[in-house]
Amino acid sequence: MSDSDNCADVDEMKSPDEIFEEYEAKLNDALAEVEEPPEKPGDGIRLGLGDLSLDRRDFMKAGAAVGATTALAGCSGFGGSGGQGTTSSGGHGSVPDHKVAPGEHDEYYGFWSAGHSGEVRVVGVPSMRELMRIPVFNPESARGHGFDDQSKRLLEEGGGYTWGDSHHPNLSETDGEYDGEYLFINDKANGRIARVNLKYFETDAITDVPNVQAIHGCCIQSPDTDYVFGNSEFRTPIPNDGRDVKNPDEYESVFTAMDPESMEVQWQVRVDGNLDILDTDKDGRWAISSAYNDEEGVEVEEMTHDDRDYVKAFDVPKIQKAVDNGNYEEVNGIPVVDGTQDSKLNQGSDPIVRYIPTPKSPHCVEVTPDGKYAMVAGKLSPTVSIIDIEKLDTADDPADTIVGQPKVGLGPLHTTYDDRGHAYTSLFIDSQVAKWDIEKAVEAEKGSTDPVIEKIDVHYNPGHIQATQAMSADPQGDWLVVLNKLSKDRFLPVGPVHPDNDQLIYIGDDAAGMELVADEPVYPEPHDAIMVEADKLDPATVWDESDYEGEKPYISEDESGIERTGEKSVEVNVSVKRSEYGLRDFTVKEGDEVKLTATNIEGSRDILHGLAVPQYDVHLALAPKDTRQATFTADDPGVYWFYCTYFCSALHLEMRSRMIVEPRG
Ligand code: RUQ
Ligand code: CUA
Repeated sequence: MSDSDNCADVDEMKSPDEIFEEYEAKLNDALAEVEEPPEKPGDGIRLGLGDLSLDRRDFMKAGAAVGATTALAGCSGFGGSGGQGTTSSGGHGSVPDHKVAPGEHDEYYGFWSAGHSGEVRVVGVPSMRELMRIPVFNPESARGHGFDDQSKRLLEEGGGYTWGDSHHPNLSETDGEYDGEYLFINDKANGRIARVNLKYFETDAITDVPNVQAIHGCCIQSPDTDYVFGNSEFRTPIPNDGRDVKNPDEYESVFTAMDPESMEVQWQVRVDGNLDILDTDKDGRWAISSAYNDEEGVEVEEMTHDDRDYVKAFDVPKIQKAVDNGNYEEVNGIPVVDGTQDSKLNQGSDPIVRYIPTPKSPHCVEVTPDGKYAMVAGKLSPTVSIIDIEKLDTADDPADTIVGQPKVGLGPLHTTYDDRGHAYTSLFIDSQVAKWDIEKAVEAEKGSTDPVIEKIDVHYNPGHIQATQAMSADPQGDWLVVLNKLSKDRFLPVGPVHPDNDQLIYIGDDAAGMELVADEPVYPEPHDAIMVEADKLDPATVWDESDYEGEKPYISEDESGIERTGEKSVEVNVSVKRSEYGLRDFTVKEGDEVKLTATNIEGSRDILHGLAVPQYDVHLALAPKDTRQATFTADDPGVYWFYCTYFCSALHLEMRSRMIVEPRG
């Protein structure tokens, strides 16, 4: 494809630093033209770029500013076919009510990552009401995560860290559609991947992945969840045992494949450059990863020096074959295949990893629902590169796999899809969402703005963007959520730590355009979300005892009691029901190891109890028919009230019993 006259060529000759300097200079010029500060914060739209902030309404009033904005967004202005303004104005009647009436249910489950809060949040869409939180990498007292033996062990065996940084939630698929079984999510901070069981909305596995630092990209393999993949972002020596510490050239990052059932690492591939985000095709062949810093620098200036970085396309069956044939090195018990550019497995026409040159520091990879294309966008380039997935196999020159490169705006980060051939890309620097036509972008010249249909302002600086079921083969094309990193003036101030702002946009009416319908303040800091039709999930309303058989007992009222199991150990079994523990009190001796087992014997939905033994840092949160256990050493003689933490009945306050710790005489 020839780039004859367009601005992509011009940009490609500039360094990222130059581009940034130019953007800032233009913005400064525009700011100088605006005399009045915005009168009333909150009703305007702000541009954000570093410390600069400007009400877009005023900004657009200034003629020079309009010129500057246009220049910022592209050579030929914002408008693509039909798009003139930048903001959809409110008020067309075609938008369904996103509010869900009292007692009614949402149409979709949304699963939000929570960044350095470490959890997963369950959000109803379109109401945007937070329905539940699922603690994953974080100890969390309300659900007792980390305060009973089982979840403590999970966190301990999952690395023993007390926090995580969850970014990319993924739902398991069968035949390319969400099957409602599992959710997988990465921990960028500690290089882990966890699994949430969607029958119980509970974390049931955490794997601390060897040979990695910072697992960032994380996805399942479509269409049947044969693997869960993770990308390590930070390059280190492998193994990272003190060798080559001062020799960054020897650092590498790895691509990891895990088994979704056992949650064990199957193999890894080491590559050049930093790996970033990840998605797969829909046929179980390619896993495609964005990457930055192919310069392999360790300082920021070195990392952004070159015009190009390399997207990596992992040929999964070929890698599997290399592993089967013993073409690997074992590092910390894991088969590690050499996928660097110089590897003998990457020579010739049949490489295990394809290195595809793309403009400057691409961040996202999102595959279209039909599996035809992978969109890759570079923070430092205003374009989205369209990779034709079929060509990954056939193109002699990897550069030929890029079949389109529309210019969408400044700071493109992530792309999502509807069911009508449109892509929606978040523009971090422009604080906008660009809607564009995928096939038009393939036909258009590279760098063209023609495929852009419409842009809408968002508030402010969006990262991820997700439409309903867009990561599956069955997108819905009605609601779009934009996860804005900054909220600035959108909410009542709550001190210097601001919430993020997740915005809901209706995209179901192409003629009327995108319509912003809701702001939702969120606690730090969701990175990504995924939405699934509610009827695809079938959560339990009470525990099914057979699901924990073998792991822990079920304690009936009759089985409540205390048994001495050794000179310094006792087992205490307690049934739990409204207002009553199966034991009014129990007595142990100073220094005894107490193994406490409690079962909520109520079969009724939503009747939860807690069993808190505060002095021993124990909190068992007991859903109906669930059993939890805690083991602790009662080393201080005295009387200890244990009590129920969930308000369960008229006699909830009276729902307490005594643990008596007798001095050992
Ligand atoms: S990141 S804002 Cu998904 Cu962790 Cu892109
Ligand atoms: Cu049981 Cu409160």
